[in-house]
Parts: sequence; structure tokens; C-alpha cells
Amino acid sequence: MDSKRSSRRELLKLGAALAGGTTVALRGTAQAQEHNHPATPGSENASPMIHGSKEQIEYGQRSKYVTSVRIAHPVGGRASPDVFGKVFHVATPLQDSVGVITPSSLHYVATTRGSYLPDIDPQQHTLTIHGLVDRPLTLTVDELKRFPSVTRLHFIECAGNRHNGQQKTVQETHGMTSCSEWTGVLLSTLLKECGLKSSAKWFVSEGAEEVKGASSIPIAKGMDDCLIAYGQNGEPLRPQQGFPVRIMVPGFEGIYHTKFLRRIKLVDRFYMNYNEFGHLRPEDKELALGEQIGPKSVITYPSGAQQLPGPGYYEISGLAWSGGGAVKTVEVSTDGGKKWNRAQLKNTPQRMAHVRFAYEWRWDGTETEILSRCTDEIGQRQAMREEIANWWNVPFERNYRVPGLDNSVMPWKIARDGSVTNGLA
Ligand SMILES: Nc1nc2c(c(=O)[nH]1)N[C@H]1C(S)=C(S)[C@@H](COP(=O)(O)O)O[C@H]1N2
Ligand SMILES: [Mo]
Repeated sequence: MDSKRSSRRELLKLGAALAGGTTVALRGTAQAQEHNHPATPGSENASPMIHGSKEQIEYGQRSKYVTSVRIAHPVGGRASPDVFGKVFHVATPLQDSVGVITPSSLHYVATTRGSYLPDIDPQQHTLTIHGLVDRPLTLTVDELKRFPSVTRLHFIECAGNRHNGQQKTVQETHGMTSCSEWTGVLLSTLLKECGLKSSAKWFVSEGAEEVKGASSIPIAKGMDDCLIAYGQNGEPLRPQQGFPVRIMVPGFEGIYHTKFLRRIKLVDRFYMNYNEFGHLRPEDKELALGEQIGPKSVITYPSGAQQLPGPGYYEISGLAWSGGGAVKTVEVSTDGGKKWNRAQLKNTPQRMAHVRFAYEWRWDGTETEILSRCTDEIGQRQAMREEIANWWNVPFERNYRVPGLDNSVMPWKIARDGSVTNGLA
């Protein structure tokens, strides 16, 4: 009991110190806590009881007071609906996120073919591996699950996850990335089973839709860390994430992570598929399809459309990730990029996974801009837009568009009234 009391005292002291005496961050004083048994507002007796429904008991639901949802997202500067007249790019509400796991129901969704999902019976579904192998293999989902499995945290990010001055919230600027715990079989395990021929240099992964959702991937990546996933956050994949099987190509742009995976063909060269073709449109004036995602980070609190109640202590919090491996460090600036401070990492960084970072900040109530930048384990550092323009040797202007996947630093502006807005606007 004593240790409980003293740790509470410590917390209150910390609250007072962090608030710098200007604002009382926590209610009550240490002394009052020590001598009375204070009434706890909102205690269990004060709240009405919910009668658990069948659904509540069997699968669970979140509190009706938690209302965070996905929203439709304008992709790659071209708003949905897509060329087929269908809308199905939805973004994760990163502004409400805590930790690094995206709840499966809130994982972003991108399909290149509109809002239809194949309704696949896992008992009927098979995955075939063929082409330049000694022994082609066709596996049912149950057979796939008999192979040795791995469980890994990985993010996915759509190449259309671009930020510009028109977007208001972090859901709009960065919501096309999510992070889950994926379970499945390493592709290398299956390729060893098949006997890979030395002439195999690439593989094509194909989904079970009308338009195949195929991508060409280098064999070195396939042997390194590609994962044939059937599990997501402790249960089978959600249909929107590719039930019953998808391929994870860790750190590569989202489009390579073929959902509803039914075929992997080992080939001797790069194959031009629908995915590649669709990203080579002449009006894009650039090759929009890349592979490995660069180091990237974004502050999720405080972020666009949020409101700071007043000067005082804040824990700036955000997410960082890189296709180049694990996040090494994150830096935060609270003065528009003049000074960079080392942020704290809240979880152990893993390869190609989101990391939660934080920086303790005392806002003095003046107008400023807050930013974050990430460095990964292979030494790549996330760049400012100005630096990227400079690298491409083009003049930097206000609405400069980063070529390919945009991993530039995101600024949030804090006004004197505590309102937070897009620093690119
Ligand atoms: N079969 C299939 N796989 C697909 C797609 C698709 O439309 N069909 N979309 C791709 C794109 S563009 C992205 S960004 C990721 C998104 O994965 P998610 O919807 O699970 O977030 O899946 C990829 N895999
Ligand atoms: Mo995508």
C-alpha cells in the first residue's frame, strides 16, 4: 500500500513539474490523497450496466463511446471513385491510434478495382507455386498451415499515401499505412519445398480476382523475408486484407502485397502485369511504382484539426517506419525545424514495422510548427521537401510534389489559440 501511495505521489509531482506550475495537470493534491479516501468520480456503481448481447459475448464490441472510423481517401492525388467508378480506398484514423498495432477493423484498405471483394471459401481455395521449380506445389489453406510458421509485426503502406496542403487531418495525410501482427509461412520455406531452379530471377504473385492484382517481385526479396500470411492480429485475415491468404513483401510498396493469393509463378525476367502497367501511365510523367519504402514518420498528436487546451505540458506522439529495416532514431522539432531533439521510442523497433515515438514538450503558447524525422538502421534519414527538391535539382516551391512515394517530413502548425493545422497549407 505504501509503495502504491508513494508512486502516486511521484506521479503527481511529475504532473506538477511538467505543467511548470502554470496549469494543474491532475486533479487533487498529494496531501489530500493521503489523508482521505476521495470519492472516485465515475466509479463502477455510478454507471448503468450494459446487458451483454449475444454478439457482445461471442465476439466483443468496442464501447459505444469509441467512434473512430476509417474514411474514404483521395489516392495519389486522384480522388476515388477509380476508373471503374468504384470507391474503395479507405484510410486508418491515425489521430486516434495508440501503440503500434492497427486494429484489424481499422486497417487501411486499398484495392485497385473498386469496392468488390471476392467471397472466398477457404475450403475451396488453393495456392499454386509453379514455373521455374523442380516440383510445382498446390496447397490448400489447411496444408499451408502445416508448414513451420512465423509471426511478425509489419506495416503496409500504399504508394498513394501522399500529403499535400489540401488535407486537414493525419488520417487524410498519412492514413494509408497500417501495422499488424502477421502470421504465416515464409515464402523461402515453400520455395525450398518446390526446389527453385537457378534460372528463376523473379516471381509473379497473383490474386483470385477478375483482374488478377499481379506483381513482379525479385527472387532475392522472396527468399529473404516474404511471408505467405493467413493470420492477422491473432485471427484469420480479414476479407478486406485478402482472406484467406496474402503475400507480405515487407517494406515494399503496398501494391506488391497481393491479397487473395492463389498463384506464384517463378520466372526468368520481370513481367509486365496490370499493376505495373497501371502505374506507367504517360500522364504521370514519372514511374510511380517503386519498391522499397524510404524512412518516414508523422506526428499523430497533436495533429491537424486537433485543439490544444492551452499552454503547458504535452507528450508529442507519433509513428515512424521504414522499408529499409528497423527504425533507429526519431527526432522531433518544436520550432519549425531549427533544432532537432531525440525522441523516445515507446516499443522495441522491429524490421519494417511501425514504431511509436514520443517527445515531452512544454508549449509556451506562441505560434510554432512541430515536425518529426526518422532514421533507419541502414542510415537513411527522412528528408524535408526542400532537401528532396534539391536532390532532384529542381527549384523548391510551395506545392512541390515529391516524385514516387512521398516520405517527406510533415509539418503541423500550432496557432496561438491552440488549433492545429496542416503546415503545408
Ligand atoms: N488481389 C489484390 N491484392 C492487392 C490489391 C488489390 O486490389 N487486389 N491492392 C494492392 C494495393 S494497391 C495495396 S496498397 C495493398 C493494400 O493492402 P490492404 O488493403 O490490406 O491495406 O494491397 C495490394 N494487394
Ligand atoms: Mo496501393
